[in-house]
Amino acid sequence: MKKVQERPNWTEARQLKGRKADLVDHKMFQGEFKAEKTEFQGANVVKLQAWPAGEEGPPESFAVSDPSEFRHQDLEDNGQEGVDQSVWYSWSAYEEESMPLDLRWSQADESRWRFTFSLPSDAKCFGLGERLSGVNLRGREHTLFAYSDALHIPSLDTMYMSVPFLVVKHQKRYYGVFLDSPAWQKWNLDMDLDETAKIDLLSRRGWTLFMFVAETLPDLLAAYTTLTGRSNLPPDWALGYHQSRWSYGNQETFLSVAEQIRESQIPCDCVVLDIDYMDEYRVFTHSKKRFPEFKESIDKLNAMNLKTTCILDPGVKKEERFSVYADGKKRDFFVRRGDGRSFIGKVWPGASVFPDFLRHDVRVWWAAQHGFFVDNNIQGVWNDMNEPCFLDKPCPLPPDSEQLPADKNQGFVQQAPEGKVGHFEVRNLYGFQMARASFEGLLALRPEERPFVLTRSGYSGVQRYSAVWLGDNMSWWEHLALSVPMLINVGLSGIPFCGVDVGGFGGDCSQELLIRWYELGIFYPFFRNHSSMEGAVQEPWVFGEEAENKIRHLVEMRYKLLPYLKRLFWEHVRNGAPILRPLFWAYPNDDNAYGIDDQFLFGNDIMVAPIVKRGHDSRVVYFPPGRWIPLENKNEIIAGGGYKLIKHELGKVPAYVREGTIIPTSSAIQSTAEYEEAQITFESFGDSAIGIYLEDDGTSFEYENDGYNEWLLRVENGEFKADCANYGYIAPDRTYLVDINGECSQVKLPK
Ligand code: MIG
Repeated sequence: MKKVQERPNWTEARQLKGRKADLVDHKMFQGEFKAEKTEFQGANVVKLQAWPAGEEGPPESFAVSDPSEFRHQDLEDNGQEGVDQSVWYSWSAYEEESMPLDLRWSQADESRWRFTFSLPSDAKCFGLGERLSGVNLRGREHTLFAYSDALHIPSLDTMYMSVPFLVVKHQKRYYGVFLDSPAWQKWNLDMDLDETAKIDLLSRRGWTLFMFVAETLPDLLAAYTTLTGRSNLPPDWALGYHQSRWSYGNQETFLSVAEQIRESQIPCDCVVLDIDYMDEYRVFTHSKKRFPEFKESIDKLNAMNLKTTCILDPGVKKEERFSVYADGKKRDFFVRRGDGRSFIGKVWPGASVFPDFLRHDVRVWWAAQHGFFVDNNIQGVWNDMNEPCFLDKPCPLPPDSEQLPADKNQGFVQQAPEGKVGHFEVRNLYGFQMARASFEGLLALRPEERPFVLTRSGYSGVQRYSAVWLGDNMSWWEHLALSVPMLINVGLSGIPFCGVDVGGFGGDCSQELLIRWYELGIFYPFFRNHSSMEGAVQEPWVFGEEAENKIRHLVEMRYKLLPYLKRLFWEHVRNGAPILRPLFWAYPNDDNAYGIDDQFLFGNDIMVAPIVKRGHDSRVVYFPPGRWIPLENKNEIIAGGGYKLIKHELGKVPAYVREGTIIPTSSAIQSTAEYEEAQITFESFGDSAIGIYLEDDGTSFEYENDGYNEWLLRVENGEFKADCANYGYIAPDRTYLVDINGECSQVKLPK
């Protein structure tokens, strides 16, 4: 570990030291600088690092995955080269060659760094994590500084998550700009219409900037996720449908929702407990008043094949008799203000203190508290308010900031590996490290099971630990529409497991909106209906039988597609691909594909074109070249390569399959617990088609040790063939069928 260094005195601008790295016009910089270059996963990658004089190097990165710590990605096994094997070689060429996109950097001020790169007018920008924006992020500023603002209106800038990875598509190339610093960043993506992007970074620590150049978007994502890690395969149940509300606040409600779910026969895997399950909002407790038989209730749900996910906030109620507080205080695990006094923020439990998740010992301690969940047979953990968000404090650093306050004036200080730093220097890591503690806790306590963690805040690499949802949307048509580009950009930021609240969180959801939301929501990688107590209820059955029937049909389609969805997560594990993809992922040379914000690919074989406007029952759909077959109507073939007006009645599945594809589907099940026994049908869309079918136990990590089965499927002139690519999982006897033009027959899969 590096020693705590006294901060150099920056205020006095010095002359350039003659280093070639200083070829840019920064007069301020007096630290150290390194440029290196390498190649992996088909991408050329340049790494620039700068750090203050006197330090030994740039700050330790938490985003860049350490292969020894990260067990869920065995790159060698996949025959892929990992970043740990690649060698960075020092890049003196930086002195002569210019950087990709002509990137330059300078130290603009004592605490401000400025990066610029060119954005030719035909370049497009994507990624950057959670942005309230259409797919192309150009033409506005994007501040990355984790913040909770529940009013998601177009002027909203700072959001819960901060992922400083931008994808730039220019001509035939895909560039990735990853500024690995968890401090405040503002990306101006050609707001000034001068074909230039400018990033301001407010930090007194150093930084690492990676610049990727790839020939294809999949290559770029493969490289970025090799660096920052990938999600493991989620447990099957987490891919099912989750039913939530703020709150199912007592045992009776909780149980009756579960019963209602099973009665309605709407497939479901999980019921969620929001903050009111706790004893006066004390973390790792439950209310004995409202949940007198807490564990028994959860077990009742388990017996109905319903898992429980519980919310967990970072704030610990400041109260001497509360053991988590007393213990954490004794160990000095809570953050302190610059003057050394305890930092106190107001959240649901009232005055609260906050663990310093940057510290390994604090994370281990917090992880151990997850015994509360495991002992109560609670399966999932949902991290909220972890920007962190306080009810009594405004945004700590406004978007027009030009200076970073002194370390002691950043709310509180945290313990970085190199020593104490102001909170703002590392703020974007707070939620990331909390989610990590939840993941590592569940993994340590239930090592045989894939954990499920959901988080609101996060940073690059959060995909290693958690799924994300995009916070407090509203029951607005605008937010239904926005979910598509927002989730596309989250996926292009390396985070595959994502969703928004189906039905909208705030406000009252109408019947029409709810049904339309399910039409789209069944394709969210993370699929949950959640709403605020301030709005009307929006469970699938609240609008009567007709609406319920429609929603049941839609959720059934989600479960039917489970084998295909599982395959998509396999793709992510293998190459970092998102689940929900923009059209240009698969059609990079089709210019039309870049202008589409209201359609997406669910894997490369299914295209979704939802209705996102009130009162509309038809829409124009762009069909990329090829031929397309409605998922629910194999008799219709739509010629691609153009726009078509499509009639779309309420309650229909808005999806089209690429001709020539085999989609593996499951027979009807009420939860993924029944999946092992389900019949699998290989549905051929077209007379000749290909597909992949994968099997694993859906719960353990055995798939990392070859414990999975994989078949390459083919239908040729009406004949079915399967080649076994891997056989390492002994599946229970199940029936396989092939469906060619509506004719079903049983098939055997070779081992
Ligand atoms: O201040 O736990 O985004 O999903 O229901 C609100 C209550 C705190 C915000 C989350 C929302 C959750 C709510 N939380």
